[in-house]
Amino acid sequence: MTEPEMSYRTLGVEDLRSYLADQPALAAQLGGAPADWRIEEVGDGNLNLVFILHGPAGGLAVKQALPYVRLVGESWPLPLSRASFEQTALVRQNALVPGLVPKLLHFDEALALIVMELLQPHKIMRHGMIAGTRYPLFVEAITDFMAQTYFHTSDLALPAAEKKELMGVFAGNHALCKITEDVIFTEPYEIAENNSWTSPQLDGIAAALREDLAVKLAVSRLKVLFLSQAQALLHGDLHSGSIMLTEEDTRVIDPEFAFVGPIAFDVGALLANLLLSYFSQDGHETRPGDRDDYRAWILDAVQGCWTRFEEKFLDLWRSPAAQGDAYPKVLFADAQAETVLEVERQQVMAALFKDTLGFIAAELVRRTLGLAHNIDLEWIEDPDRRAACEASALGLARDLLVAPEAITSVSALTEAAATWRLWSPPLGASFTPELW
Ligand code: ADP
Ligand code: SR1
Ligand code: MG
Repeated sequence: MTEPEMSYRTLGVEDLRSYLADQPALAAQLGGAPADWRIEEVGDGNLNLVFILHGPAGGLAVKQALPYVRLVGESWPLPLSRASFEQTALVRQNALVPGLVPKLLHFDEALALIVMELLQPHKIMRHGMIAGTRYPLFVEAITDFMAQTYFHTSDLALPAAEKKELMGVFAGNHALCKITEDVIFTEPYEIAENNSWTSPQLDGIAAALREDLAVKLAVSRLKVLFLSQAQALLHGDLHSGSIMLTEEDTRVIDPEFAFVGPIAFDVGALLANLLLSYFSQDGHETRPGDRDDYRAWILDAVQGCWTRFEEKFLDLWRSPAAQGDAYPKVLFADAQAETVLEVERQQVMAALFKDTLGFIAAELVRRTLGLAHNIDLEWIEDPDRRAACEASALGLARDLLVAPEAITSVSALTEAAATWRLWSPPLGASFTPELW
């Protein structure tokens, strides 16, 4: 047993109170006496404990890793080291995009415990979107987060030695990567214990995807990218449950899946979760059409997320910040070379977009047929209504996996989503893929 495992214990509310009472700076932030602090465990994520603390002077958020997957239980052990990767990622992100992530206040490696800024009155974005809330500053904030963190941790910005050190720092987070490798790229396409779907409505579609070799080949190619393409430091789990925001302020939380991987994986996860919210809105309408405007807002956000990310990433690449070992300056010094390099930049972004389409699809499938579904859909009580939303998401996913070349722009993506939303099987027929 290693040293951190020996002194680890899962904290309850009272243990946490005494622990923080012994940390003068944190205790001062809460103010008053420890007995005055209000402490509540609010963790609604899949893996960890999260405590919210309020004292007379202020608040704190405390996250502790459990030695197993909370969602499943002790039968699925998981290393505590993920807390260390989360805090290392938070340090890096705080340096690159201060104000877009929570401030880190304290880390205890032995307890796998992170103390951070309490985000309030921020809400988890998924909850806000289920309620139909618009976030006017979200697109600018999230595209700053993505462009800045990916660019500055890529070979475009870093010398090779620094980039390789970064890869080394996060290489140990392989247990979390393995979760993704299994639950996103493998299990939804086989019979697996972790899978579930709205049954019997989606039985036919789930079975058809398990038999579809074109789909399985496409998703396996995406898995190879995930396994091998060390482009930049990713968040690793960038969905609408990892974003806390108000109408004015956006923060990205929970980077415990961070590793150096393909940028398109993060971008795809984000866009897929916006699209899942889009498809789910039919299940949250109280009258047909009363979410039409909100649906339009979501599709605008999807467009904005890609377009602004691409613009910002390209601007950084064209800027003096591009000091990395990729595309050496010495080889592209004159005006003609700059023209060639600009064509290359556009091609790199086009390739990134194509990979993003694939990763969108993989996330759509996993959140409807695999492990860890989204409350956006799970909270639709009527299974027929829920299945209709999910079947549309799966129809789009299949198109993106087998014919991504048909979607050449983000407008084409949102148009395809709008078309799939309106798809429904003929009256009385079940959701079979032959009807797609
Ligand atoms: P997990 O890693 O288990 O998914 P998260 O990091 O997503 O856990 O946190 C779980 C929940 O805790 C979030 O959905 C949010 O409600 C709350 N939370 C997490 N961090 C903060 C914070 N800094 N301030 C306020 N609430 C937080
Ligand atoms: C076993 S963990 C399931 C999911 O929870 C996390 O939020 C990630 O999305 C992971 O895939
Ligand atoms: Mg998490």
